[in-house]
Amino acid sequence: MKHALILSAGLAISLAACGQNTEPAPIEAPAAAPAPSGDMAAMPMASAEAEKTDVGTGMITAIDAAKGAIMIDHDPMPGIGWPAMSMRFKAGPTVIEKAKVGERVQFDVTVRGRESEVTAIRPE
Ligand SMILES: [Cu+2]
Repeated sequence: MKHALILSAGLAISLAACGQNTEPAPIEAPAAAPAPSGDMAAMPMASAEAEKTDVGTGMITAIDAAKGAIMIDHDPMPGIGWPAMSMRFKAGPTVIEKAKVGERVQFDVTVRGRESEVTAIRPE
């Protein structure tokens, strides 16, 4: 955790991009500019955000099976512009079952907007 705290001071922007920032997305202007109904193309920041995938390495530091999440202290991932950091990932049952705290793994990650999901892990 010490590692994460030190990093968080200078990497707020990166963390936000990485899904660790808990702040809600910027609030859209309320009634100022009513969007035409049903026009999803007019909402570039909506859930249709581009999906990115990459393969990373790191150490599993915590597992939250109930919430379907794991924490990984991961190495830099230049493919998606992430520096090394400790962060929380969404993870399905298959990943959770194989995960062990303290184990270094190689993992596949899919990033959708602020959400990052580990879709597979294997021994590094
Ligand atoms: Cu990260």
